[in-house]
Formats: sequence, C-alpha cells, structure tokens
Amino acid sequence: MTIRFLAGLALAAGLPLAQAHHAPGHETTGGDAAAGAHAHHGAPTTVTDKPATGVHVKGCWIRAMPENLPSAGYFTIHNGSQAPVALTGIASEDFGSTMLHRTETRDGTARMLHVDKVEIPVDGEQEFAPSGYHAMLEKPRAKLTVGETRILTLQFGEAGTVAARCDIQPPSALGPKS
Ligand SMILES: [Cu+2]
Repeated sequence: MTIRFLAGLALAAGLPLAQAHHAPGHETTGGDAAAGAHAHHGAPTTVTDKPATGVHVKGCWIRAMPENLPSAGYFTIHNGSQAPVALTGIASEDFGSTMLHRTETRDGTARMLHVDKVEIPVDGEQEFAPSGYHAMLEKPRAKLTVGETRILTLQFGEAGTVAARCDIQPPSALGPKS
C-alpha cells in the first residue's frame, strides 16, 4: 500500500525538516455510532463527476518549486455531508501528474509515502499541510508564477468532486494566504 521514496525526493520538494515535529499526526476515524450505520453499502470505488454536496475545501495553495522539481498542494477539507467521505485522488488540467502523498519523518529523515485515500468522518476536518498530507504536483502545463492560481479537483469517489482554486506561493511559504 505504501511505496518508499528516495529521501532526496523529499528534500527536492523543499519540505521543512526542522518543522517536522509540528505535524499533528492525529488521524480521526469516524468512530461514532451514526457513521457506522452508513459504512457498508458495498459500492464500487468509482469516481463520480457530480459536485460532492456538503464537502468543502478551503485555503488551497500550491508551493511552487523551481525548475522541474515537484510542487505540492495543500488545503483543508471539511466534511459537512451526512456520510463519511474519502479523498481518493486529485485531478488537474494544469499538471501532468498528481498524487496523494504523506510525509513521514523518522530519525530526522523525511520520506514521502503514497496514500490510497484519506477518510474524513461526518463533521470532520482534515488538513493537508507541509510535513503531512499533500497533493504532489508534477509536470505543470505552464510555469507556476507566484500570485497566479491553479485549479485542483479533489475526487471523493462516488460522493463526487470538489474543485478548489489554489494560490501559487513561493517555496518559502508555510501556509495559506490569509
Ligand atoms: Cu509528495
């Protein structure tokens, strides 16, 4: 389920190693009884193009890296719908390659792991931020210029999709524009 990346790739992505211990690392698992009632529909994991009702994405930004280094997208997902949702992928016409990743730091070394999906319980919020979950963005169609925006479409399987407009920020940025 996870693929180990060269540590050099993590470094190339400009991940602030010194900040790694700020990573919250909490993973909420919708443990309430109400959520469990919806858990077993046996539905296939297809991606539907309809808007995912009640799912909100805020504060999206992209850390633009120079040359051909991979950039990363960050955002916060809030699940205001009536059922748990799972982010299963990200699509963008602006990038040739998009992946869900998580940065893990062990013994001072950061590495990136592939993530199949990220579940968000009802009323839950999941942050994608430096040193944690991120959208790995490669092969930009056009040069990323600070101050511009790009669209990332977050895919929540059958629940639908949410398109987010994301601010392009410099490599030194640590969070969304206020
Ligand atoms: Cu990554």
